[in-house]
Amino acid sequence: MNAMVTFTKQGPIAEALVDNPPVNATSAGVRQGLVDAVRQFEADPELKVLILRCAGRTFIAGADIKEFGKPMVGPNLTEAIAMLDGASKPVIAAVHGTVLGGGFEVALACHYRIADPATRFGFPEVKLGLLPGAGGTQRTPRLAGLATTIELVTTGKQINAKKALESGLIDRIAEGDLAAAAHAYATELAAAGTGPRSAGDLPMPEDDAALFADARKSLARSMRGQTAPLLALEAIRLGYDYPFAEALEREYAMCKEAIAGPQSKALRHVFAAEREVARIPDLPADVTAREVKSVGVIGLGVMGRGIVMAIAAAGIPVVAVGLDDEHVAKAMGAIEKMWGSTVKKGRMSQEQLDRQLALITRSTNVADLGSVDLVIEAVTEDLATKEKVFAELGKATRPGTILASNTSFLNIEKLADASGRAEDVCGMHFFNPANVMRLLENVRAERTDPAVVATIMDFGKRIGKLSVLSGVCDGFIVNRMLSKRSREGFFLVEEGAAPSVVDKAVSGFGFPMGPFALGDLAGLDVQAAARKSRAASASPRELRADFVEQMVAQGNLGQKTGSGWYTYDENRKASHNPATDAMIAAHAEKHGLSLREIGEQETIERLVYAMVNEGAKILSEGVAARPQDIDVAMINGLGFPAYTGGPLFWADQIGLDKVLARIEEFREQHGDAYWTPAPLLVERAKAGQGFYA
Ligand code: 3H9
Repeated sequence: MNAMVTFTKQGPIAEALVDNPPVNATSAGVRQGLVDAVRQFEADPELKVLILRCAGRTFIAGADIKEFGKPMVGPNLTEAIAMLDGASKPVIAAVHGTVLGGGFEVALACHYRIADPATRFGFPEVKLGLLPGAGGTQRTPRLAGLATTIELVTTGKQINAKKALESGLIDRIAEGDLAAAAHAYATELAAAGTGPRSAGDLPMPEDDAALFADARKSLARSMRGQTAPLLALEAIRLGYDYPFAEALEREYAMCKEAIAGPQSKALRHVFAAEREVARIPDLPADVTAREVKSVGVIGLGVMGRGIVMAIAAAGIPVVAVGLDDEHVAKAMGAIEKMWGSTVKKGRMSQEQLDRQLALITRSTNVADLGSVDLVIEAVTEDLATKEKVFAELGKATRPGTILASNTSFLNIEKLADASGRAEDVCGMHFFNPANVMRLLENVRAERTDPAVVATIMDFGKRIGKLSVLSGVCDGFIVNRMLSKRSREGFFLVEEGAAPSVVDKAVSGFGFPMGPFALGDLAGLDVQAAARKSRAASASPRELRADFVEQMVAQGNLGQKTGSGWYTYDENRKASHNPATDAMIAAHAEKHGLSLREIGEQETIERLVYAMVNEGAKILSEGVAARPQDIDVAMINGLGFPAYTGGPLFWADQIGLDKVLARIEEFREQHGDAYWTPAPLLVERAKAGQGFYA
């Protein structure tokens, strides 16, 4: 027996214990160990039942992603699974933690399943651009029916043990210790002389063309641009077209093909990058994070409220400081309303809501922040106002209390100066809605203590965020890159592209929405304010492209006023806005601009290469330590399609020489001010390298 799977016997019951930290992935050693365990079980006539269990925090969480793309060593997963399924005596999977992907498939191939009550089950393969390849699309429908299978296999959503039991995917939920409960189960089976039971012997559920058609339609919308969910759906159909064994072979072949495809490569890159960004390369090894037992949030506008909600939802006490009683009451009313509707939808219990509300202390006094360990400032986005708040916070809080600003572009160094405690100051830039959006852009200023950096990275994880570290610059990573896309969008409109055509091209590329629809959603007044704050450094052409200012002057602020680039009905459904055409035509006439037709390819290149070029600058300036930080931030902050791997990974796949050549052409057409290629891009392109080594 190998080190990853140990085989033990107790009377007629054998146990194969998988131990392959951190998540018991089915690495080569595990696959071989499973095969050997079944052989040993079969060879011993004294043994009646085999229990398969895992050590550590979870049952098998899937195939070993790190082995993908490398030559297969030893038996593949389908072979190991066939051994379990084909055993002539019963095999019980005793599962806990996260039973995912190939791990779920291993469990389904066992004849009986018992789970710890806190277990979660799912097929996350589609999130990696692939599909279950070891029986998941074939055994699940036979056990749980079509609707549950389609939901699990095509979306990657997880279910809990209760739902798994109700669906027929497991047989029992363990009471008390899982190992003991599994042993008792095995003893029962042995005593009753119960034989093995294979999901493959069950018939497929009745075919339901309407269910498949609905799923195809809804996936085209919800998983737009992604190939894997539709492939996973088609793989389920194999069960209707082929006998079980052949369907399994074809499912495996489809999975292997998907693994070799570009989307899976990109999504696996994202999986690794999301974990890499948590490690800050230049933090001293001995640095320890400060303890954060309670938090203060000052400023209870939309952002502040969302931050309060995110913190309380993570079970951490939070002092919510607003301007006056009226502001605080308004903010708390909004929070209660949002959580209340979550309760109404059945997604949260009333007890949970009460617990979360009880964690929030209302205040209008900065002095109430005297005992918290971290303060997140979310007051108006205005430097003078924020400086004043930081000066107050510097005095009102204990030395060592971390003072973080949620600013999206202001200079954190200035806030550090104002506080008088620069080493405790940093940025924590949340994205709207802060209680929902996964990205947290943590910002390290020149004098920020390394322990503060370690603390805010940890804290982000505690409140369920994906933290990326940025240095100080205007807009940090995401908004700095986004501002280049917005600028280019305005230029395209000046040159003759209709906003709706630009938006369509951008959505077609895979963004959730284009720059103009996004402007209307965020509020054109907000965009105008950001443009105003940057006016001093803006070029004449940027200032000339004053569409946003024109609309704001007319009182058209986007969705909130029912009119912006588009018009909106009461359900916020967008329609063409003739006033936009008139504005663009008048603008062209006023400035003597000639309009031309701009193709989709150029539109995408202009918008996305502008971001890639800025990303190269951010990387060479050290604002982002690695290309991963940029890709992860842009995917999770702006909705850059994950299946491209993020802007820099995507550019690498195109080839930086090709990207550079196009940027050079744009420079010829539009001038140095907008299209000077980043030196790093030039250097890497000339050396035949990518942003990634
Ligand atoms: C599959 O199964 C295909 C089959 O259908 C068919 C095959 C034929 N492999 O996330 P964490 C590492 S596809 C290798 O920070 P958590 C991860 O990189 C697979 N390594 O922990 C990290 O290492 P490091 C389907 C893996 O507690 C460390 O474990 N399964 C794998 O927050 C800790 O990870 C999935 O997609 C893996 N499969 O969350 C499950 N998984 O520190 C993917 C994790 O060196 N995994 N690692 O960077 C997860 O969703 C989460 O890791 C999990 C734990 C929920 C399990």
